[in-house]
This record gives sequence, C-alpha cells and structure tokens, in this order.
Amino acid sequence: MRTTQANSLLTVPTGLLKVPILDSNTTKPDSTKIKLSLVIPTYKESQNIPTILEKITKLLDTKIPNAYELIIVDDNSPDLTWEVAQNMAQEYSQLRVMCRRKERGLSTAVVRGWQVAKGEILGVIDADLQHPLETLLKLLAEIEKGADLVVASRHVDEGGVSDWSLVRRFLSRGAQLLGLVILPEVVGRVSDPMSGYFMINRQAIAGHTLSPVGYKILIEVLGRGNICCVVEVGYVFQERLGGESKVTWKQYVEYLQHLLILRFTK
Ligand SMILES: Nc1nc2c(ncn2[C@@H]2O[C@H](COP(=O)(O)OP(=O)(O)OP(=O)(O)O)[C@@H](O)[C@H]2O)c(=O)[nH]1
Ligand SMILES: [Mg+2]
Repeated sequence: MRTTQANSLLTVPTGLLKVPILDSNTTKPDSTKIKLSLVIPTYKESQNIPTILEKITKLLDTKIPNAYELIIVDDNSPDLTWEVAQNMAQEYSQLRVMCRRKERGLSTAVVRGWQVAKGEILGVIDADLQHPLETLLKLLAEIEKGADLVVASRHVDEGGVSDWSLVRRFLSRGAQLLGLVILPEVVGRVSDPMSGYFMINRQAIAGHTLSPVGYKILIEVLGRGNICCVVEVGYVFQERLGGESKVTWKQYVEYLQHLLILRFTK
C-alpha cells in the first residue's frame, strides 16, 4: 500500500515505560482497525531501511492489508536513519517514525514504540534483515490462534544460526545458562530467551510498568507481563547484509544487570 501523503515524526512518550490499555471508546470501525503494530528499533541502519520496508510491506499487504503499522524507533543515529525512514513515510502510509534524542537503548526503544502503537498485537523485529520476514506470518498465525506471546526461536525445530563463530555460540549459550541460574522461572519459559523477534498480545503487558536494561526486551515482558500461553516458532538467524552490529561487551554487562534487577524487584 503506497500513498504520497507525508507523516510527521512521532512524539516520544515520556515518563514510565507503560503500554496503555486501548480505549474501546475510541476504537475505530473494523475496516480501519490496526491489528498489528510492529516496532523496528534502529541505530545506524540507514542502509537497511529501504529493503526492509519494501519486503515487510509486500509480505504484510498479502495477509493484513491496511491492518498493520510499522513503527521505526531510532535513537538519533548519526547516519540519519530516522530521516531516511521519514522520507520513506511519504511512500508507505503505514509507516510511522520516532526519533529519540534523550533516551538510548534497544529495549526502551521498543517499549516507547509500543506506547504509541494502535494495534492489539505488538511485535518487534530487527532492521538488519537477520530475522527472516516469512516468520512474521507464522508469529501472527499463532497469536491469532490465542497465544499471549509467540517467540521466534533459534533453538526449536527449524531454528538455528547461520554462521556464528564458536565464541558467539558459547557467549549466547553462556548468557542463557546464567539467566537460568539467576532467574529460572522467567528465562526457563522459552528455549530462546535472547530472541529479539516476537509478538505479544497487548493485554499481556498493558498497564505493567516495564524497566528493561540493554538489549533483552523479551526477558522483561516475560518477567513483568501477565503471560499464560507461550508458543515458539523456529527460525534461522541470518547474517547481516548491511550496516554493522552494535553488540559489544556492554550488552553482556547490561544483561547481567537486567537479570539481577528482575530477580530482586519482581
Ligand atoms: N533504537 C535503538 N535501536 C538499536 C540500538 N541498538 C541496536 N538497535 C537495533 O536493534 C536491532 C538489533 O541490533 P544488532 O546490533 O543487529 O544486534 P544483533 O542482531 O543481536 O547482533 P548482530 O548479529 O551482531 O547484528 C537492530 O535493528 C539495531 O539497529 C539502540 O541503542 N537503540
Ligand atoms: Mg543484528
């Protein structure tokens, strides 16, 4: 779906990281209702924006035309990712863009995006095309069947990582084991707690104050949400094609911090 209408940048929500309950009084007729709000957090992803937008809209237009929105939440990237995206909002009417100048970090970016979302189904996907787009339809199907949370997982049937070094595999599994020791009832609920690719029913987190640290937003929603039915769908994590990874040792420190905060404040 393409139009020539330009949108303005979204206002960044302030205050608590709390996803609102949708007001049924302002609910629109079914024909104009947004079902899925998919947040795409970005930092220095200008190279990937045109491709991901083209591919995602092509895919979702086949299944839920006019019933989804894409929300790019950029942290004032020096490569002007937000501006590249905003210029494309003239072509893609379902795209809305937020540029944060005061806050930073992947997880809080996702929640800020969900705070302005209109859909009952909230999702997140990376901008760098490492998350295969076809999996989106499988995630959507599971939520529509009644799951509260559906996680794209690298560690179930049909899941995997394409070309990770031994070191990265070791660090990823080590982080998961650490999580199982510190917070077994949260981290143990899914095979891939590190996944940044999932959909959740708004009702499972609406009204709960979230306070994620760092990268692992899934752990936060599992820890603080009201989630009964969890489903996992396998996917193979692809290699990055453009742009560069932002993962450094800092994310591992923040992950440990996040686990400890959840352990002692939940
Ligand atoms: N808004 C925002 N987005 C971020 C931030 N850090 C990373 N991202 C985005 O979050 C997604 C995942 O980040 P990546 O650096 O690709 O992390 P990864 O996929 O786990 O690691 P690689 O395999 O090394 O790419 C990408 O879309 C990034 O642009 C941040 O601080 N703020
Ligand atoms: Mg990546």
